[in-house]
Formats: sequence, C-alpha cells, structure tokens
Amino acid sequence: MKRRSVIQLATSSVAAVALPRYAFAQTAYKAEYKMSTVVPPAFAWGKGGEIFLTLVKERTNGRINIKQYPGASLVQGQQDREFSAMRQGVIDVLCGAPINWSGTVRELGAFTLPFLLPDHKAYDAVINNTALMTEYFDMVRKAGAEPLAVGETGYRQISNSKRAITKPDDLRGIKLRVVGSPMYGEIMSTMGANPTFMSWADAQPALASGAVDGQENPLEVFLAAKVHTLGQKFVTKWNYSNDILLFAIAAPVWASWTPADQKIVREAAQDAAKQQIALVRKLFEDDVQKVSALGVNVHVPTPAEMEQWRIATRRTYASWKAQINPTFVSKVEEIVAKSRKA
Ligand code: X2X
Repeated sequence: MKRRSVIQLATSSVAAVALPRYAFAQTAYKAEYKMSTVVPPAFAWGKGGEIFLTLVKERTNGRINIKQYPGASLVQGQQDREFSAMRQGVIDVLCGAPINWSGTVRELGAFTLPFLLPDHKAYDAVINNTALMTEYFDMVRKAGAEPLAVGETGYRQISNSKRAITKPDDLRGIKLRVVGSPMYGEIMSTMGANPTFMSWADAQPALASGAVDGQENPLEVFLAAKVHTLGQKFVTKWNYSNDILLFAIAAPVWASWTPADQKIVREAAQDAAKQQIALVRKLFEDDVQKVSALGVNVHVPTPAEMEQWRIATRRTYASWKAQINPTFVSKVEEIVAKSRKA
C-alpha cells in the first residue's frame, strides 16, 4: 500500500510537470506555418526557403510544418509589406532580402549600401563576424522577429533594353525599375536615371511592355526569370549591392515552440543557409558566360570604371549611412577593410 502510493505519487508528479508542457505544445503549435518568399524554389533564394522547411519537417517529425508562399502572395505580391505583415501575424516565417523590409525597419537594409561589400571575401568576413552579427540580430529581435541564419541573395547587376552601360552618365534618361528601397531609387536618380518603385511581380510585365527600360537583380534571378526575353539586351556586372538572405521567425511563433524545437529550427536554418550560399555562388561563377550565351551584351567593368561608379554613389552612400545607423555601418566598413589586407 505504502509502496503503491509512492509510485502513484511519482507518476502523478511527473504528469503534473509534464502534462501542461505537453498540452501547451499540442495546442500552441499551428497546423501550418506560413513562409513568404519573393521568388519560388526555381531561384536560389526560394530554394533556400524550401531546403529550410524540408529540414524542419524532417527533424521535427512533422511537428513544425512550414508552407512556402512564393511570389510574396501572402501580401499580394507587395514584398515591401512582408515585415509588417509578419508583425501582424499574417506571415510566420521570413526567408527574404531585408532590403524589402527597409521601409519598415531602415537599419535592416544596412548591408545593401552601394559597394559596401565589394566581393565575397568581404561578404564572408562580415557575415561570419560574430560580434557584428549579434548586433544585427539584436536589431531584428527588437523589430519583432527571431533571426536564425544568414544566406545570400547575390550581387545585383543592372540590365536594360537601350544601351551598354559603362559609366554613370550612360544611365541618363533610362527608366529603371527598382525594389521599394528609397536608397536604390536615390542611387539611380543621382546618376540621371528615372527610377520607378515596383514589386517583382509588376516588374516583369513592365519590362515586357517597355513601360520601363531596365532593372537590377542578381544574374541568377535574370537567368531563372528569363529576363532576356523581356527585351533586356545589356547587362553591367558592377556588383553594387548584395543583400543577405535572412531566415527569421515571427517572435510570438518562436516563443510558442519548445527550446528543443527552437534548437532544431535554428540548426535547420543554418544548414539551409550554407546550402543556399553555395548555390548562389556556383551560379555567380559562370553567370557572365550563361547570360552572354543568350545573346545579351554583358559588360564587366574595369577597375577604373569601378572607381567611377564608387565616386558617383559616394554622396548617396554617406547620406544613407547616416540615416541607417552610422556606428553599425562603420563597423562593417572596418571588417571589410581588414578583409582587404587578409
Ligand atoms: O524584387 C526584386 O528585385 C528581388 C526579387 O530581387 C527582391 O526581392 C529584392
């Protein structure tokens, strides 16, 4: 009798501790978590999202079921609304370019300043700098999401239907679609182009109809979206901006998961980001050949031409550095400068 009651006590105390947690997990977990990506898995960054959700599903035995909504369809294609929609609970999982969210939280676009990250060596030095990324991740947390990992959206190159662009003045009068980042708009207008803010969904018909003459995107996106079929005959590989690909979870969703699941999800995002970066870089290696093979005139600037672009964007850089977060950007600059010497 005595023995039995001890067992009973032990069992019930285990239940008392375990049950609420179990019950919480079961009731709090949603049947589906909605992930927004601007582009589908046929593109490296959409693929990054797909790899992530697949790993999460496998490693949680389906407890966490993330569904990808490409085309930013959860916000009707308006990619600049992704971050606020995440705050409103419409989006649970972000796998995207913070440049699209910079209208909501300006600081998050810090890495996209013109020519801030001149090459992959600089890029890697920055994203692998623990102190810097901890600071960046804290900005994301403050903004309402739990950051998990960083991939790469790719160096953005300019294309147009009118002429070869080899110097800033060549952009004069070119109607250019840019993403909803006022900074990108200013970069282009300083050089005399006429920038128009447009979602990616609207950009493609606008290019096809000739409503705009050009756009800027990584060549990987150019190839996957067959942008050459939209009248784009000239490309300049000037590597002016390369945004990170941020994997993040809406803060309330993150808080609803057990620490064990949080760990699984974070590691899955880190693994997916590594694979996604490898994918982007592989495509970057021979993008000039691939795009040229389509009959597109691809101009790779000389070092002297690159210097001209840098000079032409210097004022915009300074003004946006001041608006974004000068202390943070200075730290990025220092890390990049060190990477030059290494
Ligand atoms: O809209 C674009 O140009 C894209 C796909 O590159 C972004 O979402 C930033």
